[in-house]
Amino acid sequence: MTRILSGIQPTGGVHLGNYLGAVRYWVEDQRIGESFYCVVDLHALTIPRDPAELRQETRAMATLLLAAGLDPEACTLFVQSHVPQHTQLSWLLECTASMGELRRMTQFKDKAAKGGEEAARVGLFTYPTLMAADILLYRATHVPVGEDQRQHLELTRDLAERFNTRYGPVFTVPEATIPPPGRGARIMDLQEPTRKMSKSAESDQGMIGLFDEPKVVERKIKRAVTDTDDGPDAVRFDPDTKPGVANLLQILAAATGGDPAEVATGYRRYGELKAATAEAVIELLRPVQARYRELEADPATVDKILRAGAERAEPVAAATLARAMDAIGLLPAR
Ligand code: AQP
Repeated sequence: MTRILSGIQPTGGVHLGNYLGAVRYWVEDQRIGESFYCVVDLHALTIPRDPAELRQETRAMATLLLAAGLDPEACTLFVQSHVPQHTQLSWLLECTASMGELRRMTQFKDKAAKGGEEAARVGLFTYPTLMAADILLYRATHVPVGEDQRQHLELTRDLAERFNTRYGPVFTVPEATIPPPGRGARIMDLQEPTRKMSKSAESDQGMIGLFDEPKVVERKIKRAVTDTDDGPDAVRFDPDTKPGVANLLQILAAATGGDPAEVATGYRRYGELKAATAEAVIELLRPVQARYRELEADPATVDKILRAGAERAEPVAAATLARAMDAIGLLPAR
């Protein structure tokens, strides 16, 4: 049976890349088999966070996922820290992974480089084992993520296989479901289209926030970096030589459900392409923003959904953890 698991960090900076690369696929696929989606608040602790803000943003992220279309009747939506087995399994996986393989994780290298490795939190280093625990606890068969998470998924598969070989068949080895290139797998920064759109970018001018007002979306897309070749057939989908234009085409195609190379044939000048992209993004975000405003007014309902989600998730997680603890040789408590 197909079982899906994916997670997203609670941050007010959720952007179009998160939405087009991950969340909209969660919504589309939530009725395939069994699906679990979690707000990964423990992962958010790998960098400095204000406690009150983290609490508020965790609920806000859950609200946003509901606004985007997750249906608590169809899927299990919960907060990572509400299910204690995540950190427990993470330890067993830390004792399965090696320093060398964690050190090779490019996300750690990039993020640690910003403040210096000495000052980086240990949790930033062990983040991939916690992510592996998130996935393996639910014996997920499929993990829908953006391209940037491919390496972490490969590590998860390696850890699952290693554990199974050493101690017996406990874990399901999951597959990453990454959108095909050009279909939202890697939405790029509008100002620096060779870097992925990211909430930790220095300037927010290259990032479209899910709560950006129409005017802001319009302005950011209008100012998106393209290139100087604005001739008659300049609108082409060519990520290598025209990364800025390809990114706009990818966004427009993802927002309207088309193919970027085909979408390109409908436009001649960059101005037309930018206007159409802005309009498509505004229309894409409009219903999500409206629904968010409704749900935001009723936090008790969101909390109730999250409680019910954790109650559904915990027995699944507990069963896998118990098997893993037994297999590795821990003496049962009773
Ligand atoms: N630019 C992107 N294009 C497509 N998908 C993306 N994702 C992130 N950026 C892009 C996918 O969004 C999901 C949730 O991501 P996360 O909350 O775990 O954050 P992240 O992967 O660390 O990326 P962010 O949001 O840009 O944060 P920072 O600044 O910390 O790197 C994941 O499935 C991810 O692949």
